[in-house]
Amino acid sequence: MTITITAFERSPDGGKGLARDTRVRWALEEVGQPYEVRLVSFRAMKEPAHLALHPFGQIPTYEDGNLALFETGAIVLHIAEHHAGLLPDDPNARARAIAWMFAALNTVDQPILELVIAKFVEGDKPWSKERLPLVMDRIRDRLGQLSARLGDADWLDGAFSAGDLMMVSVLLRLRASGILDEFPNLAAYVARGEARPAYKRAFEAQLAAARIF
Ligand code: GTB
Repeated sequence: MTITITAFERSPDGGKGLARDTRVRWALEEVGQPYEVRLVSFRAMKEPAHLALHPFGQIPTYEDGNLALFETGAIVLHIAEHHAGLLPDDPNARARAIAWMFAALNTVDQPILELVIAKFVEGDKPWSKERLPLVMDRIRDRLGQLSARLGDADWLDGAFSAGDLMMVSVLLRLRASGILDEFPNLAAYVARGEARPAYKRAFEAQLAAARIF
């Protein structure tokens, strides 16, 4: 059975790899699973056929046989649990890698999404200029903590895992802001993630899809 994921027909980032299908592609590439992609328009995302797969009308989704999943955390965890390469065998190390996935999505992504909202959704509001530095400081605090924990290690907890895949994916969204450069070990960590052959294949695949339109 072929795995099928969905992605934007026209990604608003024009192929910078920031849409969340990239992390699913990356996970599939890391574990060596072939997959197909169904590109969906913004209109189709809100229609019944797609809503049956994704209650919030978003991408990405994941289909494999009679399993349909949404939420990138759940999708990447499913991939990691069913194929070798993204989670350690040792039960405690495995639990810690999963904790890093949750940390990326629940703790680090949260202030980053606030920045996206402050800049792109509320950018024209009169109070936006005052709010932005506060949001940046919240991100800075979180990155400082993450940076302290990473130290001079290559990855967050031993070998590369699904926790790193998710953390790098979340941090990548900050590149344009320049704030990552304030934390050289985090900038290097992200660069290490991007240098992985599996990431490169995932990035190229999403870029090729963006170039169709
Ligand atoms: N929590 C969900 C998950 O992790 O799967 C969030 C999924 C999600 O946010 N999907 C977005 C979506 O479908 C695309 S990835 N949005 C359409 C909608 O809600 O109607 C988020 C995203 C979008 C655009 C950029 N960009 O242009 O840079 C980056 C990331």
